[in-house]
Amino acid sequence: MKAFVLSCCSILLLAVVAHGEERQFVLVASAAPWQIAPGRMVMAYSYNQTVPGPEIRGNAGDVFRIMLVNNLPVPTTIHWHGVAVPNDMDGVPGVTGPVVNPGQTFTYVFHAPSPGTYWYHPHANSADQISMGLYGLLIVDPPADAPRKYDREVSMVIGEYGSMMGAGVSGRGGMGGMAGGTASTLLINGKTAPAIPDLRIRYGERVLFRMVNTGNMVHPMHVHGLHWTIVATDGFDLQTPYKKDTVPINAGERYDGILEADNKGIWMVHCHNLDHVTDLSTGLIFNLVVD
Ligand SMILES: [Cu+2]
Repeated sequence: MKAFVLSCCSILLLAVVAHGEERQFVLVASAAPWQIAPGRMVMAYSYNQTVPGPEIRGNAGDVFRIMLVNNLPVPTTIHWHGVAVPNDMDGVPGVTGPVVNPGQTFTYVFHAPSPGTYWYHPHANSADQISMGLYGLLIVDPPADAPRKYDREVSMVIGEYGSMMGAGVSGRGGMGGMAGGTASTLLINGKTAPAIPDLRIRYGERVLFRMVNTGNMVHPMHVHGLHWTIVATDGFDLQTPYKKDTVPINAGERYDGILEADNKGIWMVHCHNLDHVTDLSTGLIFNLVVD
């Protein structure tokens, strides 16, 4: 590569563009109280005290330099789900690198992949740690001059709080009013209905939904009165986008769906595993307001 760079200025320019910018992030993993609904505090594991964790975002070719600070009482790692990272950045303890013990840090360095929706989560005791709240989106933007198929975007990150807490963490809800044990609560962007806020969309707007299922069950997400056009799955653009009004999102999967707001009204969005929307007022359900 260096020989090419030295031999031709245009190649040098390409090389600079291809390598993009360096983007630095710090993710502090810690136990933190988290309000999943008014009056419902739980003890979560979080990145930077939010569930989901902060969005990691950049452009294809950028270098992500992400420091994990482990303030948890247990070892952890971060796996970059869907990203073809160098092997020693893959976050699988005992296979691709060491575990990050309490009080330790580790810096992950890798190139941002193709534009699309990715996510990150621990790969150390991941069943417990993900269900406690350790997950977040990693988004790679298309080039600024690429044709835009949507006006704005929203994230819909599904979580199953407590679904897989084992004996190792189930007693950690010891604070007053905190949930403990193995009760599972289904979350969108860290909240359960009725605490999931309405999504307001202007008539005619095209909204890209980035849908990610961080849990272990299938969540067939259904929208009333409108349709998604699925344009990508698992970070891969589809050659032939297709229409769906129910998107079955399997464990670990993600879908990018563009919703065109061509029908005014208040429309429900909900999981069609109907025991995930108890009484149509709790769980995975929220209102989409087109006005
Ligand atoms: Cu569901």
